[in-house]
Formats: sequence, C-alpha cells, structure tokens
Amino acid sequence: MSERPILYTCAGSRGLRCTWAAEEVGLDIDLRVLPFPPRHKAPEYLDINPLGTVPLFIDELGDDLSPYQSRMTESCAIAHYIGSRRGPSNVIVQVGERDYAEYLDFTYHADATITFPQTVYMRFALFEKHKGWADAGHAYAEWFYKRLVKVEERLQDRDYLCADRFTVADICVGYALVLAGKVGLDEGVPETLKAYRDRLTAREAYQRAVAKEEAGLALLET
Ligand SMILES: N[C@@H](CCC(=O)N[C@@H](CS)C(=O)NCC(=O)O)C(=O)O
Repeated sequence: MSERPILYTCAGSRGLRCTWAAEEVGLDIDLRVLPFPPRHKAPEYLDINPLGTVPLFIDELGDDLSPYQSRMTESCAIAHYIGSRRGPSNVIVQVGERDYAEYLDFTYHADATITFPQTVYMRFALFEKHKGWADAGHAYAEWFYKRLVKVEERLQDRDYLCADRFTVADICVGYALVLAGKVGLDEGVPETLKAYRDRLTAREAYQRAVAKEEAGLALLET
C-alpha cells in the first residue's frame, strides 16, 4: 500500500487546486505532471483515466488484508479531500461549524459555475478561434464576468469566503481568478477580487505548489 497519494495533473490546470491544497496541509503527494492536453500528447494516460482529464487523484487505502484504491477526477472535491485526508484541518469547514453551508456552496460554485464559462471562452476564443467561433467565446467571457457577482458580494466585508479564515473554498474560487489573469479575462474582474487574488497568491503554499508544477513541466521539456 502506497503512503503517498498520486496526483496526475498539467501545470497551471485545475489540478493546481489540488497541488495547492496539499501544500497548505503539508501532505506529501507523488506529483506526476503531464503535457497538455494529455489526450493528444500523452495518450497512454487514457489507460489510467479514460476521461482524459486532469486532475486525477489516486489514493491507496485500507490495510494489508483489505486494500482498496480511491480515484477522483474533480479538482474541488480532491482539494477538499486532501484538506481532510489526515484528519480535521483548519482549511476545511467542519459540519456544525458556522459557514459550513457556504463552504460547500462556494467550493462547488468555483468549478461548476465560475470555471465553466472560462473554459468555453478558452476553447472558442483562444484554442479554436480559427474555426470562426471567437464571438461565442467572447460571449462566454461576459457570462464569466457576470458570475463573479456572488463572490464579490460575499467579500464586501470579509477577507476570505468562509469562517473568517482561509479555506479550501478560497483555493477553489481563487484558482478561477488566477486562471482569469492568465487567459486574458482580467478586464471584467473587479478590483476587489484582484486584491483577494493577490492575498491568496501571496501564500507560501500557493507559491510552492506553482513551483512544483513548473518543475514537473520543465522535466518534461528537457
Ligand atoms: N470539473 C473537472 C474538469 C476537469 C477538466 O476538464 N480538466 C481540463 C484541464 S483544466 C482538461 O483535462 N482538459 C483536457 C481535456 O479534456 O482533454 C475538474 O474540476 O477537475
């Protein structure tokens, strides 16, 4: 039974939520960085994850008599799992704590509602713009901006989304804001959310996570 969970990811992808969560709680993971997109550049990955998406998190559990493997492919669920992998942790809001409902809500909101229009924008306006779909991509960019309203309202009188402290909900939503900066979607991001992003990305755990992913990418390129 392996003590170290395995994380397959691509540098800077949604898997950064998971690499970051691992750094926040000091969980040692076996980070396996793939070229992007893996379905074309590392097709053997499809044997491990037929979806072809990253992240994929594999954890060997149980004991010698009844070992089993858990496999997860949703970045926000993995970030939560990592945050609680070794027991109660400050980056998780526990059942019964104030803001537990909001913690769950923002953690799911991050990918299902915020990152979703970002990825449609990236596909149509950046990756496949030569196909004549750039306008559709830019329409999704507008949709993305409108969907920031809930986070913006929440942070009007708070530094972090839930429970008066930094949690996995901030990792999940924060990644969407980091992605916005990288793919040319900052124009419609309110200044307050840019300041929130600066607070998050100043964290040492975030910087270690980015450095580890980039080191993995550099190894691929040599
Ligand atoms: N909802 C999933 C989405 C996973 C996903 O679509 N990941 C992208 C990278 S950010 C990917 O693997 N794209 C390549 C592909 O689908 O071939 C999550 O949050 O992890």
